[in-house]
Amino acid sequence: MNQPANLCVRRRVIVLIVAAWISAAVWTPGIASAAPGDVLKSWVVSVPATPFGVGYTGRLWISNVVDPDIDYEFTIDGAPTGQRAAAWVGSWIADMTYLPGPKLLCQVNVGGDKGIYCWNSETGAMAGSIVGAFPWTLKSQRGLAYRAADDTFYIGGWTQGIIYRIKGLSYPDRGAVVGQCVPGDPNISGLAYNAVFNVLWVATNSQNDTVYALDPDTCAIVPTLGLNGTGTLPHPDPGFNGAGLEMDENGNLWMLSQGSARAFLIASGLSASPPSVASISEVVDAMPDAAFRNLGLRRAFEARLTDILRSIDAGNSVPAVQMLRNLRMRTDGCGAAADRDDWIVDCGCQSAVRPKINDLIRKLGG
Ligand SMILES: [Ca+2]
Ligand SMILES: [Ca+2]
Repeated sequence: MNQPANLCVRRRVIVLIVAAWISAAVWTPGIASAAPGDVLKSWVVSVPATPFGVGYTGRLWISNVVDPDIDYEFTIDGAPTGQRAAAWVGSWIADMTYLPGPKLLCQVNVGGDKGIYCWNSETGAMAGSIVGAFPWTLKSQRGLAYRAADDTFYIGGWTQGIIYRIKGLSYPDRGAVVGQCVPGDPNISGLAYNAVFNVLWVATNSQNDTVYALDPDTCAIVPTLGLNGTGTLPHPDPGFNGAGLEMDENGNLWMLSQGSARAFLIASGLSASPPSVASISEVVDAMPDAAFRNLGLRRAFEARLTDILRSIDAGNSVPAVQMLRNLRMRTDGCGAAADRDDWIVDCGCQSAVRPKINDLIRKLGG
């Protein structure tokens, strides 16, 4: 074996060791390999009889339709760690969402003034509310999600079948409607927002209790996401059990079954961190020229990576995924030898870069 190939393999080993260390620190192996819709965690909710609202602060907050004014706190493995009572409850309290800046949990009031109430997740102290005469307070809502970049909420429920985007606590006209749309499935029970990809996850309550990936501006299903690119995730325990929804720090979804009083963490297939071309470029930069069929094709490979980076930065993930798939064909021949159409011809280098490309495709929802 020639010197450059050895060099590449040695670098590859270092890269793989570092990658394995990062993986071990951030992900469990089960989560890393999960398909959209896979159940990553599941436990019986030890207190609420009919769990509904979901909030996530690193701990899980769950409301109970039967104890209409109490939210319960749990570790992510289901150990109870606290509770708080809502003095403002109308009939019962529904879905929640977390405001990371001020560390508030906000929650939908079902019945009464049908407003949104926010409280300090650490002290329980009330921190503000959005109440008044709005299109979305004409009927009780169910689901709530937060868009931190511009302090707006998404709110909607099966009573109206409309998802509203409304102004948050920092606005003098808090509660004013910024936009709205009507999803094809109107049975909205919970909402969670992925800001990195501008995707609104919508839990529903019906025979199927399907979870949808929606464009938050149009309510159109995002067909590249979900199980097998359907834009949907199956509920693990369907049958009018759909309730609240929240996203964890990895982009996966906490959801509930009302009927069996279980909490589920579901693989969404969509990361909550920005996808990185840098991880591919680092591997490619470390490769010797001899790893490529010729120097021109090395430059071509690097130019494609620049195009992909530009596309991602512009928010165009669909063409970025297509370009990544095309680039993968230039480094997928080994086995024992490169394909005729491969630009990277060293087999060690091929297998160093291919997982990075696959990872980025997956992060982009492809
Ligand atoms: Ca929510
Ligand atoms: Ca090939």
